[in-house]
Amino acid sequence: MALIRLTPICLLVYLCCFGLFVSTVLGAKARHFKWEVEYMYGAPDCLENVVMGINGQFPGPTIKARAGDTVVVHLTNKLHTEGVVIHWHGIRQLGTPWADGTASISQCAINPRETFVDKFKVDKAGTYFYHGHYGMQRSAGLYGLLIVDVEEGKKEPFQYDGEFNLLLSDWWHKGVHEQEVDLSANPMRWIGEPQSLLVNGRGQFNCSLAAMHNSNGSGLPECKFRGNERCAPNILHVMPNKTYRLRVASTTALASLNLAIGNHKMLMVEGDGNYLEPFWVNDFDIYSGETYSVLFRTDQHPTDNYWISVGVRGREPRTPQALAILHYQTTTASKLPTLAPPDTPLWNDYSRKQIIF
Ligand SMILES: [Cu+2]
Repeated sequence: MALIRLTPICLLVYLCCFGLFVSTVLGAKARHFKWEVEYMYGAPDCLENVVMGINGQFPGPTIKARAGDTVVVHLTNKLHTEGVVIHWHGIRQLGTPWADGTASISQCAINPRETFVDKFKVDKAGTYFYHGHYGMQRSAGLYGLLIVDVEEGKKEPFQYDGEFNLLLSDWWHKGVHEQEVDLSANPMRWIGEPQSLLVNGRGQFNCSLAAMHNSNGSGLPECKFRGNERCAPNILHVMPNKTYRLRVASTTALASLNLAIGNHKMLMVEGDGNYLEPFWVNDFDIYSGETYSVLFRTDQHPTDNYWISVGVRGREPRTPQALAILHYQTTTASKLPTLAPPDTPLWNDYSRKQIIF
């Protein structure tokens, strides 16, 4: 009876909708990951220290998926004496609150030697990250990026030729267990400012990559690298006259940050997994838990390199700026930028114009 009542137009609409539904489901994939979380030795800022790693990696591996995909993470706790959970920061967890990874709130912590499967849908394209959500495990280095691209066949509302990810964090030399005792002591013992800022898990303690410019008045000696040390700077290799997308996420425990690229203005296009009405900036603030995407054009001198600076905002900084290098592939890799690193705004200067009209 119902079929008889369907007019040809109804039938067409019905078939189209059904077709769309099937194609959406067919295009989506399940992305499986097998992760082991453990403490390990690392040297995030050139000084050996204990960090939290996933499958021996610090920061944790970057997950790449497409909108509509299901991410399935088989998470094994290889810590000997503490629980673990991972929170998928910015993911809405529609229908899967038990995969949100907030210990004692939406799930129990995963015990040592146990495995738990986090299974959830990434329904919205954007830049996200994940981090430990048990005790101070995020400060200990349990974090990584989660990049969700648009669905197969769909397009972003902007175009670019390549992309880079920068995961920003802060780092203390004091272990997190000692920090926890300090912070919960009565009276509280302040742990102080972080020793280093890290870009993709790399920072340089007690030396400066840009010592020759000494623009920050730090008086730090120049960093000397012999090869591919774990704390060597991040280098973004670009070609001239292209547009790149830079995805930036901050997992800091304390520091609010600002990012600037020498001689390159940036077009802000995404914030926390939402498209923005684009606007130009010289630099931008990023607070803990935030993610942004900016586009920049490599329209500067093709035989030069440029610094990317990350500085502290909102607190009188006792932590030197972090640096990465934008390297035009038309120039020799070893050449450091000739210009000084761009100044990020002073920690307390909120009148400086960041937006370019
Ligand atoms: Cu979070």
